[in-house]
Amino acid sequence: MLIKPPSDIRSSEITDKSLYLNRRAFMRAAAVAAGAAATACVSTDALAGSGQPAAHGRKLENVKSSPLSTSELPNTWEQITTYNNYYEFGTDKDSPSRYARGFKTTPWTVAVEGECNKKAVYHLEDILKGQTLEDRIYRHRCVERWSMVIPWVGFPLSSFINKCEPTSKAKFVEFTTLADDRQMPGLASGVLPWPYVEGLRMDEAMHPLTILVVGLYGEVLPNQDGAPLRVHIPWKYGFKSGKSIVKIRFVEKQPVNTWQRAAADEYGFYANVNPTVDHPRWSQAKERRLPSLFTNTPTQIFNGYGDQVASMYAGMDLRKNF
Ligand SMILES: Nc1nc2c(c(=O)[nH]1)N[C@H]1C(S)=C(S)[C@@H](COP(=O)(O)O)O[C@H]1N2
Ligand SMILES: [Mo]
Repeated sequence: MLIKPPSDIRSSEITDKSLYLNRRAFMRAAAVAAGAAATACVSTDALAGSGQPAAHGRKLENVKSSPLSTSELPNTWEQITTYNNYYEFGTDKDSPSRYARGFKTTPWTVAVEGECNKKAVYHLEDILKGQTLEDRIYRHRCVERWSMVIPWVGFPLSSFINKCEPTSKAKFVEFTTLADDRQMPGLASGVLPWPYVEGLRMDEAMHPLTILVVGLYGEVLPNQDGAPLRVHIPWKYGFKSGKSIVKIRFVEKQPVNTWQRAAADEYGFYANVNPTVDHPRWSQAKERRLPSLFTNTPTQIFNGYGDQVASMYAGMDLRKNF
């Protein structure tokens, strides 16, 4: 990984050839993605309901499947890319698919700041260099009660964090996502305080289930799903999963996430999926598994990942720490 200022060394000089070619394939795919986004949105409509991923020519190379995937059937490409929350591109569920088409995801940098030894601005391509990508089919539950099953492509956040060498003072990780009013029409609405900020406790961030996502159905991540880099924490409500991340900051104090800032009585820091702790305005006991119209699927504690994550919250009052 590049730890010098971006212009200093090209990664092709310091990686072996196969990794380099691998990276090239990704960058080529990403470049095509930028140009093909509009067509991709159109062509996927034709595949609605087929249950098969669309082939957009943006395939990611060398993706291995993960034993941490759920065996449930994933939602379709169409469902995953036309029913989105991404308020920077508008608040209707189909707004992101409409207004994020021309969103520019290359070049992309991520600033690493705060309590760590490797503070720098990293090129995304260097973050990905030599990084094994995995298919991770995860349950995804929004606090609004809809849910999906999504075949992400990503890698453990822990593997990036380790390279940043956090200090002993790093107790939390804060994610800041892009706020560019030239590209994001939703920013003008003032519906949330921008930029969108999220955070995780260090053990949550280091948990093997927590991933940085770069793809969907084996292809480059579509813009409306958070391209080029978003996080996903499958046992938490969807709002924890910040999209289009541009800054990762290691901090001592618990960050104030955007939804908490907007409505602290409705959205907490932890946001663990919990059928027994209601949102003040609605029950969380059931969910609507898209494309169903009915909110009749029982919600599982920690979104069904309790065996793997519950121990992190032992002794905590989950009503207070909602
Ligand atoms: N930057 C940013 N990230 C965001 C959001 C957003 O509005 N802006 N919405 C969040 C919410 S509420 C959810 S449910 C998920 C939705 O992810 P998806 O559209 O890929 O399903 O993204 C999360 N990440
Ligand atoms: Mo959400």
